[in-house]
Amino acid sequence: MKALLSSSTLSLLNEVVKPIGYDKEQASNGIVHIGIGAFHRAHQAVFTNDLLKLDNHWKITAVSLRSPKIRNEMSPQNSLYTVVERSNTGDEVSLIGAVENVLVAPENPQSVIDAIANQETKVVTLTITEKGYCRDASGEHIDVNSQIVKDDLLTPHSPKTFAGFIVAACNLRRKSGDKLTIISCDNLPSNGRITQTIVLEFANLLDPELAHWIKDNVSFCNSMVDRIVPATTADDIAQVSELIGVIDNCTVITEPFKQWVIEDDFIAGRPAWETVGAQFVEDVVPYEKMKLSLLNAGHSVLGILGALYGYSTIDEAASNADISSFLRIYMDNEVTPTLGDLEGVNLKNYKFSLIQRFGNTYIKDQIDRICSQSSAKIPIFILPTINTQLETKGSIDHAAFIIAAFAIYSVGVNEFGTQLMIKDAMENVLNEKAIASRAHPKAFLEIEAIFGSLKDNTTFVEAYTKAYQNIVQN
Ligand code: CS2
Repeated sequence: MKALLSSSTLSLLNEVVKPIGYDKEQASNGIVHIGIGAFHRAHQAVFTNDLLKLDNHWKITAVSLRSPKIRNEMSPQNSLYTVVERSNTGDEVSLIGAVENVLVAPENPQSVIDAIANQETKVVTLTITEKGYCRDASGEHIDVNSQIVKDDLLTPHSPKTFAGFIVAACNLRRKSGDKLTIISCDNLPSNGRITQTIVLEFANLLDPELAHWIKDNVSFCNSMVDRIVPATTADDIAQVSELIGVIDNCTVITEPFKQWVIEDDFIAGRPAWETVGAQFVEDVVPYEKMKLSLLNAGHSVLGILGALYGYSTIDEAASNADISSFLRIYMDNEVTPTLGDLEGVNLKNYKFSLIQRFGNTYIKDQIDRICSQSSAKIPIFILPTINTQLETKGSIDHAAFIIAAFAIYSVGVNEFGTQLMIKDAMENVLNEKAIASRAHPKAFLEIEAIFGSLKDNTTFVEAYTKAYQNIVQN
């Protein structure tokens, strides 16, 4: 039986593992990260791990807003874990020590407030998913009618939402006068602006003066993050443990590629992440738009069509000639015209690299992961393309086909009779409308929370209905 990875079993690690490269004990904390999942561990924590070798003031206090699972796995390992970059050139394994500890918010909300309020914290990063922002139907404002927001307004000292924690901590920071920067790392357009709006609106409902202080003393940065990180499976853990010589229950498998573009607006000083490959720019919005409408939308296309074809991983879907040529045409003819000029980016190369990344057969990214929460993803990844194309009278045939495929997918079973795993906050309404669409395809477009007023656009409805019928007839 192998030993568990921890600070006392480092000598048992095989040579294949790149060491952390700094003295973790000597390093101090400078960042609080809210939402510690696999993505954070393979992305921001890796950039920060590389930075800690040069500047040891930026260890991360991680927060789980809900489940204790990751803390329970990380804590016995002294928060050490490996990241495995997997490609045709083999596995590159690095030990990551950037995370100091994991706090579980529901167990001890005050510990989270204190960590954010701590003077040494200069930056808070967020990966709380598209749903975690507590937005209303407009997508731009706080949903004051949601129970969790109402609860936080009633008990601001033991919050549950990210905004509740930030505002409670800012209340303490206001006394000490310590400024703070918050970076959203979720797949939302203008994610920093949205975060700022939600936090200020929440603060304003509690204490307008505090909202005022936050406005002047907390900066919110847009950021575009990119790295494909599948969910770690039990097989991955067994395989990695074999490779590294000790058991690592927190290992994360990922692709070699990683990108982080951050708006340079840090009111309290910042980590020099540019020294380890991040880009600081004045305006992140064009990068976000490109990534959301090409990479993330590309993922949704491969996921939804792949599920209908009976595949279970993204690389399988990408290797299907019909699906991949469909995706290329969608990217070239329908997305590219909506992107305008992206200074410094070669779009042709970007699209080419996406096709390569999607096809990486060493990364078994689960179609179930990609299709989960599609009701929150489609409005961000696909609808902006449709709306712009409709405005400019560009082609929308492929986009309409994707929505039709999503309607058929949402029935929950593919043509081979295989059950599809629909993991979605709107699962019931998706399923109900998907079934109604068999008789009247347009029924699916009636889900206003996803499609807005698209059902009233005759050009779109025509293309969608045609695509729907094409799919069911073939
Ligand atoms: C995926 C993303 O969740 C999804 O649908 O498209 O998780 C994607 O893998 C990352 O954004 C890649 O940077």
